[in-house]
Amino acid sequence: PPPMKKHPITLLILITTATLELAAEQPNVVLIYGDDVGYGDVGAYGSKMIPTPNIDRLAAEGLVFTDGHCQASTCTPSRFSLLTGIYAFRHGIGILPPGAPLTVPTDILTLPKVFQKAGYTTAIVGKWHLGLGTEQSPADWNAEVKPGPLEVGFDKCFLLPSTNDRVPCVYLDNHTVVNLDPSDPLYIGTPPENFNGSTYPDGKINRNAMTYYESSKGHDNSIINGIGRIGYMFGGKTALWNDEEMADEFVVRMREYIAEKKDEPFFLFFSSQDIHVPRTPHPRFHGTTGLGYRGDAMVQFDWSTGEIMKTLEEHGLTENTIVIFSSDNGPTYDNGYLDGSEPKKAGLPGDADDRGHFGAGPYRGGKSSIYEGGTRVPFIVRWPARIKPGTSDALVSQTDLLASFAALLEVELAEDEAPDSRNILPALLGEDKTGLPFMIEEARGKIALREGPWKYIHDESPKLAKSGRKKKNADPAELYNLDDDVAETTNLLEENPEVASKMKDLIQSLIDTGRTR
Ligand code: NG6
Ligand code: CA
Repeated sequence: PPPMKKHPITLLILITTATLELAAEQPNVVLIYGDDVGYGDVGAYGSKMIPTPNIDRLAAEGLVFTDGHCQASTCTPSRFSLLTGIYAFRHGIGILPPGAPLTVPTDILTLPKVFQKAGYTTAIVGKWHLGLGTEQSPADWNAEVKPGPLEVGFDKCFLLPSTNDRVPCVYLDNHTVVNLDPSDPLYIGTPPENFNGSTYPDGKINRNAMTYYESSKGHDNSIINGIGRIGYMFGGKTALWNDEEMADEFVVRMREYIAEKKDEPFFLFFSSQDIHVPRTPHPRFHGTTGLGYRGDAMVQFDWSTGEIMKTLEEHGLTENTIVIFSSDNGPTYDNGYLDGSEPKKAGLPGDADDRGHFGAGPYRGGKSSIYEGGTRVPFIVRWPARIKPGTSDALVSQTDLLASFAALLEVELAEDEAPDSRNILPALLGEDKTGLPFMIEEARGKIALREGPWKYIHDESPKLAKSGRKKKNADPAELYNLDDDVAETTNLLEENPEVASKMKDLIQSLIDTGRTR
């Protein structure tokens, strides 16, 4: 966008007031993002079996949203929308395989770029899973790995490049693999000819090498640290991460970053691997719940959250830092690893599993699902300087953080920037109790619309809806009234064809116009 023309005197006044009000106008922002953490996995949201005192304290001191959402019920699409303010389906974004290229275009506005424009320094510590390198020039793990976070708005990154169940099992510090020995170069997929570096057992041939715990369902390629992964890895032995120390590693990096940047406004995206599989909580957390490694990993994530709050406190930053706590999609239990987390019988929507835990709270479905359990996640905003503690039923989405922070920081959005991100700042501050008038939810080829009490699940994938083609054997459309039926048990489509048809039209127009804002 062209720079705003300002009268020199106005500019002078702006600069003077900006300096005076710096502390109030440029709060630090820390986004604490869980992986596969469900609505019901946090004490403040009703979890009885997983102690989460640090997150609960955040909740007691902040605003707890009961209807807060990630964009989609899987990781990559949710993160894509969070960072770009664009619905993932518009770019055909799904869960990325190991070695996938960067999905976020380098030439568009992103959430971290909004902060940069407002004079912030920005960083991501933790899981990325938005791809690295390009189609033409895939990531070369033995050279500078780019483009990635640094090319889309982060000044600094310390990354788990993909997911903890995917290769490569190494950290990236800015553009460089940490602790890589050049004499044992790192490759994923297939090694070059005459490769003679380190090799790892192949789970398809050597299941006995799964010494940490057994896995199936695709988690049986390279076995690293006794754990089967998705994808094959060769070389890079000295660079391998330690799964049980991953949370500690990210906390160390978080501490370093905050200590270094405490005197300038910063945006820190703390993107935890917890509680995604393979769940490998540090042994000091073993048995802290009766729910296996899944529950124990959640206790570990609560510990990380507490360390972040402690670090802010140590530097006197708690008052004027906005801390947001949320997750990238709803809960899943087993997901391919025999880690003792799967209940013997999963409950009906809104039921506890046989151990008494409600991973999705009262909601139906979870990870990958189009029902509320897929995207309705913990969503807490704490900002003592501006936000009164309490609970809000306002409908809010992570996709709207971009436009909301742009509004807070007075960064102007051009017409074509972040087209699906809406300014919901009043709701985030607790001043507006309603939030979004309508909201799109996404799940693996499915799309739904929330509007007032209604939820409509479209019978066509957004891709097909766009092309005008019809899918054979598509699931029938569904309509629920969430005011009366939070668990989405009774399809009211036949009784309310006019509601359904209006909502279907709104979805189609959102697809056709390419924008929400
Ligand atoms: C799936 C994996 C699952 C998880 C998911 C991505 C199998 C059978 N399952 O394909 O384990 O990695 O992808 O999770 O391979 S997410 O939170 O990053 O979306
Ligand atoms: Ca996830």
